[in-house]
Amino acid sequence: MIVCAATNNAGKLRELRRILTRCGHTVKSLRELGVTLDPEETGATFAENAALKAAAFCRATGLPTVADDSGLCVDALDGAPGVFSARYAGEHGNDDANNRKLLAALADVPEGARGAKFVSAVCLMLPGGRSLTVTGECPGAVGTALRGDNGFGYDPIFFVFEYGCSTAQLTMEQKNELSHRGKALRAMKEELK
Ligand code: ITT
Repeated sequence: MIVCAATNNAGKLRELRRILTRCGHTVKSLRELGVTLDPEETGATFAENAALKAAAFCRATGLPTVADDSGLCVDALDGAPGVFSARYAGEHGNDDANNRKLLAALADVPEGARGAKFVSAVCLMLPGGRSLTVTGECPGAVGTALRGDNGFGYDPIFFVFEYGCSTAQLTMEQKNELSHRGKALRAMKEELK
């Protein structure tokens, strides 16, 4: 099926495109569709925000639409930044500022207490109004410095136990295998069967 990948985040788009294409779908980005929209993310949960975004872009494009709402939940911060991950340091989408703020917030937190998880909610919205939302989680820990150049967002400071390195040090294939987004999209594939 032809699906709109409803994200303004270039890193997310690369991952969504790779996974959905592998599943046999034709992915259209917002740029390819000529759609410029920035719906307000007013939901209290990842799932609510994913549904909000999917509905807005589905209406705008008339295509089956996939939206992801995701973020990093840090144990020592009671789950913050959570749904506020993109604007943790103030300016929406300033990855470098977000990473530095998080490292500073955890400066006094010892290695064993730096647990965190990435969470992704993915919503598929169909033009008739039917929708399906699934979630995926990726457990790990926040490091003490930036490592690696791949990925985006919090990847340089998020360490996964499977590889003993940051998700910015993984290839996209490796990251998609274990990531919150990869898990959510695999759950969606199962649900759609
Ligand atoms: P769209 O809403 O347009 O999709 P966005 O970047 O605003 O783009 P979110 O509101 O879902 O998306 O914010 C997600 C935040 O969590 C953002 O700061 C990302 O950098 C971060 N994030 C999500 N998934 C990530 C991943 O796989 N690796 C690193 N950081 C991630």
